[in-house]
Parts: sequence; structure tokens; C-alpha cells
Amino acid sequence: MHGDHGPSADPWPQVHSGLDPFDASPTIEAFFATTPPKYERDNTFDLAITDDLIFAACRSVEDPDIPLAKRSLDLYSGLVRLLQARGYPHILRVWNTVENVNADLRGLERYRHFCAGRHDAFAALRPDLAEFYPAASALGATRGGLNVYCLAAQAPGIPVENPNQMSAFHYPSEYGPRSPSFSRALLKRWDAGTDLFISGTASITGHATQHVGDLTAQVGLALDNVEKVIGTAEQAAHKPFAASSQRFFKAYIRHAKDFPAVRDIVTQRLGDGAQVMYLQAEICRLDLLFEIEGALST
Ligand code: 3EB
Repeated sequence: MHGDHGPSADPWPQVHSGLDPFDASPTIEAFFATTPPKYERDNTFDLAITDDLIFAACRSVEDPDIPLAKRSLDLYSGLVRLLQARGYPHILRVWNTVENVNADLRGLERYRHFCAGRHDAFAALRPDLAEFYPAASALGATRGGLNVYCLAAQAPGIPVENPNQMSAFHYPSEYGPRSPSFSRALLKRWDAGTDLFISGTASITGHATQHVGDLTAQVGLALDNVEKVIGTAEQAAHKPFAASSQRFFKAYIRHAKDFPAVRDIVTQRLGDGAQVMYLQAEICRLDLLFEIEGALST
């Protein structure tokens, strides 16, 4: 759920992202399973478990006595261990929201502290993942601490990179002491079809932000990058994702005033068949005004 909502009586895990939707955008994002899930609470994690897929959610509240990198390390270590113990070790897709993600903390952006903890948890517990990370998004909210939710499976997916962008896990240290642990997209085949999870995608070529201060150009390049990722995934999977009727996107906009302009460009580029949710969020580089992620199915 985006924005703020009271808890409901439903038994399933509910995530409150702390990201506010723009008007007329839906506030609730629901995940449906093909078999009835079991719901459980395991330590700090809320779980929905099906035969081949698990949803896990956890929030680490702000604590001045525990550094953000440590909270990120602990949360990700707990998540990785839990998923392994439960038999769903293959993380497909992770969503992260980090309170005040661009703020400075002892000389380093809070996003970079978060990345360090996430990286070190994966490096310690899942060195095999090194270049096979899940798809991910990481956004900043004005509230809510560190909030992580994910989908994981018993069998692995296939990571997809964008030939026009450096893999995030290879970013140079000018973007932080530990690189971000995510793949540009991840393909997952099921008996019933194939999903393509596209990570948060922005106005970046190679490793460098492009079009600083130019909203229209940033949205344009982010959508070019999404197209490139979809094209690459289509070649890998031999599936026509761009023509799929199941195309869900979430567009993140830093400044509320930019919403109408962004919606116009996104609608024009993605077409009427795409469902797009617009949320206000801080993006993980101060010079980025816009980011977009997707989930496409065939
Ligand atoms: C980028 O491409 C923009 O740290 O999990 C996008 C998607 C971004 C995921 C993450 C960060 C993350 O580097 C920021």
C-alpha cells in the first residue's frame, strides 16, 4: 500500500511503503498467487508462502544507536537466511524504501550506507550471487525506516542487463564504497508463463547520470533504457513482452510539480495498454528526477 493506511483485519502481509501516490493513481498494489498462500510471521518477517513462490516483508525502524549500514546488513542477512531455511533461496525481485535516502550521514549519503549493508550480507552469505542479483528498486520516503519486501522462488530466474548501462554491481566507488546489489531485470519462467521484473530504471548511460536538470530528457532516456532491457529480455526468453497485455509499471517522481509532465510523456511512450502507478519518491542519486520499474508477463 502506498501512502498511509490503517491496518486491516486481513491475514495477509501488508506493506506500507510510505510513498505517496499522485492523485488518481491507485494506492493499493496487490500480489495474487495461483495457489492459496499460507501466511506466517517468522521473527521480524511477514510471509505469504505458496508452492513455488514466497513473499517476505520486513521493516527496520530508525534507531540512532544502530547505524543504517548495520540495520541493512542485519535485515538482509535475516532475509537471506530465512529464504534459504524455507527452501526459496532464489530472490527474484526486491523493493526497498529507505527513509531520507539522499540525506547525509557522517559524510556519506544514507543510500550508500544502505548499499554497504546489503552488499556485505550478500557477500557473506551468498557469494554465489555475485553477478546474479535480483531485480530491485530502492527509493527514498519521508518516513517508515528501512522497508524491504521481496519475491523469492525455489528455482532461479535469469538476470538481464542493459548493454547501454554498466551493471550496477560494477559501479565505480565514486557512487559509494560498496556497489548496489541488483540486476537490471530478471526473467522468471513458470509452468504457466514468464515474468519479467524490470528494476528501477533512470536516466543513466554507462554509470553516469545524463540530462541533469532536464526532466523531459531524463524521462525519455529512462524509457529508452526500459525499452532496451525489454528488447534484451525478449531475445533471451523468446517471448514478446512489449506486446503483452500484462504490463505494470511504477513511476517514481522526485518533485510533485513534475507529475503532469511526466504522466504525459510516460503515457505517450508506454501506450494505453500499460498500467502505470505514479508515486512521489526520493531517487537514489540526488541528480535523478525520475525512475520507473516494471513487471511484464507473457
Ligand atoms: C540506478 O540505476 C538508479 O539500489 O536497489 C535503481 C534500482 C537504483 C535499484 C538499488 C538503485 C537500486 O543506479 C538507482
